[in-house]
Amino acid sequence: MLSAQERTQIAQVWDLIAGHEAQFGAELLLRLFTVYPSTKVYFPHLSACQDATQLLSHGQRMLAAVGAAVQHMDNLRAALSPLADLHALVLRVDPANFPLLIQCFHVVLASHLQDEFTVQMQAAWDKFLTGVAVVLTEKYR
Ligand code: HNI
Repeated sequence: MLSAQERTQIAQVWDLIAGHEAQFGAELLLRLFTVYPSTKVYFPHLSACQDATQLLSHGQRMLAAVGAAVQHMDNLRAALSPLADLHALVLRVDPANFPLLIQCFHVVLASHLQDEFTVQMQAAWDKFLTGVAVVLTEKYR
């Protein structure tokens, strides 16, 4: 459960990302592939050639979903249900990959926002992204 203060901090950070979803998402994916090469198995089409257009396109889609989750912080399960089906039942992404993505998310945020990214903001985003990951992986069987 997110506190009122955590919600505010999540929304504040999202306001800084909004409008830059594709760039943020592409950087996030590149960082993920570089730091955790095992994650590339899920994206052979993206990681082999590191085609910037495709990275930007997938980055845009992924970050748009994060933005939608920010708008539905109180109802993540319903808002992300189709994506949960996709990741768990179709893509069968191993849930162990989600903490790796979250780790990279923090690093990309911190590297861009620098001092604007406070300890409290990071803690709030960690809680929020963990909630997103729980929903995206809970249908896995
Ligand atoms: Ni994820 C497709 C959102 C974590 C592997 N992913 C998507 C799409 C969205 C999305 C949106 C596009 C759906 C569509 O086109 O209908 N993914 C998210 C979010 C998170 C996440 C919000 C976590 C915060 N995905 C992960 C992780 C992995 C992952 C951790 C694996 C390491 N996702 C994929 C793959 C696809 C995908 C693979 C399909 C890619 C493609 O090109 O179709």
